[in-house]
Amino acid sequence: MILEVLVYPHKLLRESSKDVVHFDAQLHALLDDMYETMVIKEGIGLAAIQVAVPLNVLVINLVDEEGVQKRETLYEIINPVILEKDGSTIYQEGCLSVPGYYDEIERAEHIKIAYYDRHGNRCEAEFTDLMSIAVQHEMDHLKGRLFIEKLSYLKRKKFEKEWKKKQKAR
Ligand code: Y12
Ligand code: CO
Repeated sequence: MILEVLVYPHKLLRESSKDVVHFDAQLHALLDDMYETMVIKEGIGLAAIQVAVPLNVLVINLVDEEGVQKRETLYEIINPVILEKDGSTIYQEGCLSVPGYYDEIERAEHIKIAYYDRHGNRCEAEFTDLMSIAVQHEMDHLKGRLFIEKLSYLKRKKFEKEWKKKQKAR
């Protein structure tokens, strides 16, 4: 099922999500719907709060070298915790909840996380490059934070002005 993706400044996007307790059929249905929604909207990452579900759940599916998004490379990450982070990298980020706006954001270059898979198995993984950026972007959503909050004061002001203008024109 395709879900509605909340768009900034929806107030739920500021909410902190809660840990998943039951790794049951309802969670599996949410993960499947999030995947379907992310792919149809041409995203590479989605957090549950973006579809109005305040749970610590995110999905990420990068495209390969040929630009193909293969389901075998899908990450389903539940209740993630950062164990280590280091380095620094800058990348032009975008978000399905802030459609049409992209800007350079600085994040850790390498991260190590602990998380659970859909069956409740504890996993650990290390990420660099785009996957590291995507995980950090999606984990921010779980804390109710959007990438635009990392912009400089002036860039944020410019964004807000342009966003309001765009909303009025719709
Ligand atoms: C690097 C940086 C950020 C992330 C987080 C995941 N972000 C996305 O998946 C954003 C996708 C996106 C897709 C859009 O739709 C199309 O391009 C058709 C879009 O819409 C417009 O720009 C109108 C905006 C964002 C992961 C890795
Ligand atoms: Co986002």
